[in-house]
Amino acid sequence: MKYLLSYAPEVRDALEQGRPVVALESTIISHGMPFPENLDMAREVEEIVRQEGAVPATVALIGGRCKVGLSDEELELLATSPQAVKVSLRDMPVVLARKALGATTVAATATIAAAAGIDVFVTGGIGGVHRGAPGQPGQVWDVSADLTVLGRTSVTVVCAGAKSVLDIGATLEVLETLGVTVLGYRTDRFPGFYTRDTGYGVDARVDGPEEAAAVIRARKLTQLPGGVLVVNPVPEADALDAAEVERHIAEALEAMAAEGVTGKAVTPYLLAKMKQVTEGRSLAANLALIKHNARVGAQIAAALKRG
Ligand code: PSU
Ligand code: MN
Repeated sequence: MKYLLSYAPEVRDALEQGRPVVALESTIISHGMPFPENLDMAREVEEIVRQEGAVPATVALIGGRCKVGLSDEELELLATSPQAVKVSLRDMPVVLARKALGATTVAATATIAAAAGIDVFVTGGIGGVHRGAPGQPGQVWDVSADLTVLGRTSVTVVCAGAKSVLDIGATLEVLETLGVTVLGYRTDRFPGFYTRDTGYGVDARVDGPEEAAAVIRARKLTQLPGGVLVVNPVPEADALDAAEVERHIAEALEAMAAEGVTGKAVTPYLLAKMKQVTEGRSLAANLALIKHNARVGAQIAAALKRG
């Protein structure tokens, strides 16, 4: 992996000098939100990371390289190009070999961030176990590689939980099986992206960046493979009502089944459909939570460097 990395000069300097760096994913730009909100979001998130004293490193595959830190032109390209491929782990070799434009998921971004020596990675919500796992009606087996990567990569991922379109109970069970440390950030509840509480709890709660950093340092000392998942709920003012979200999800899942959407298209489809059925409120929540995560992630990255 190391041979494939291309650093933005600012990111390289920060890493060499031991200053805090925060990795950011690009699938959320290319496939998670419509234009122009996606481009505004990508720029604002980078700005928030800077305000907190860290250097942003948005990750993407460009010209056969894993780019760690993008120029404004590259952000714009990802936000506008219909050619951008959603890149999970299995897609990396193909997109690299073809020198195509690749927007990296949590799985791919976390893997590249760790190879680059970046400790903290901020996203909106992680992928997980989709509803309808074996034993349930529908019998699909759609488990995001995001979980696999969290189980083997030494990185801290800051997110607003897992999207409530997923099977949250099953997602938490897989995280436990993989040995991922899940920390509630100023909460005892596992958040569901659009909502602050999925009905499931977290094993441990931290109430600030220093406390999170202490756990992350301890995890590193154990030399266990795998990472820490910091779950930071969507701000109260932007959260959607849980019962309403549940109704909208049912509607979105039904439409998805009718249209026969499967595989890697599922998450982008559901995000777009949720925007439609909530009349844009899911997008507003998504924007609010990613910015909040960027602030918290940058603060944790800074606290780690102070330690
Ligand atoms: N969260 C968002 N927007 C997104 C995603 C998550 O707010 O676009 C993306 C992430 O890149 C995540 C991916 O890794 O969805 C999960 O896709 P899948 O379920 O196909 O693994
Ligand atoms: Mn999937």
